[in-house]
Amino acid sequence: MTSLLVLNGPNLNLLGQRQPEVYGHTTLSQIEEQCHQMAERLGITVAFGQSNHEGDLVDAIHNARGTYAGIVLNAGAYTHTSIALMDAISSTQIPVVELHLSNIHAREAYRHRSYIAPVAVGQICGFGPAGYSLAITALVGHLEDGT
Ligand code: CA2
Repeated sequence: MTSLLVLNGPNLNLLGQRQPEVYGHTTLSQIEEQCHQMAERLGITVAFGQSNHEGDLVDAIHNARGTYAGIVLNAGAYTHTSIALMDAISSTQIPVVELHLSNIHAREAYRHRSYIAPVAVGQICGFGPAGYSLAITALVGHLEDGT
């Protein structure tokens, strides 16, 4: 059975608890539950993780190889800074869908650059928590027929 990793970066553990006016009221645990529901509908499994530490995220990407068919990655602010995450993705060659709750292109200029985008299959942003289900569906479609 296909298994995907949904990986979240720094501060996303605070979702629903701080700044709801920016990131909404849904908690990361609720998003995790939504991911499991979508996975069940698609006949796959997902593992869900979060870390505030760049090296831990690099390790998680390295370790995903051979265990997960692909990764949905919300790298948080590391999206805009981390050549290490970009290198981890390109060196493992694991398919990654880049995900953001907010529309990073409609926000501050420093959020417009993504180091993940050049090594990702595609990017989904601006749809809030629903983006996770969209990203899982898109990644499964990509794995099935390369779309
Ligand atoms: O929109 C997204 O998903 C982001 O990846 C969220 C990151 C931000 O740096 C990216 O530019 C876009 C920030 C996540 C911070 O999450 C918080 C949640 C609650 C309270 C404070 C921060």
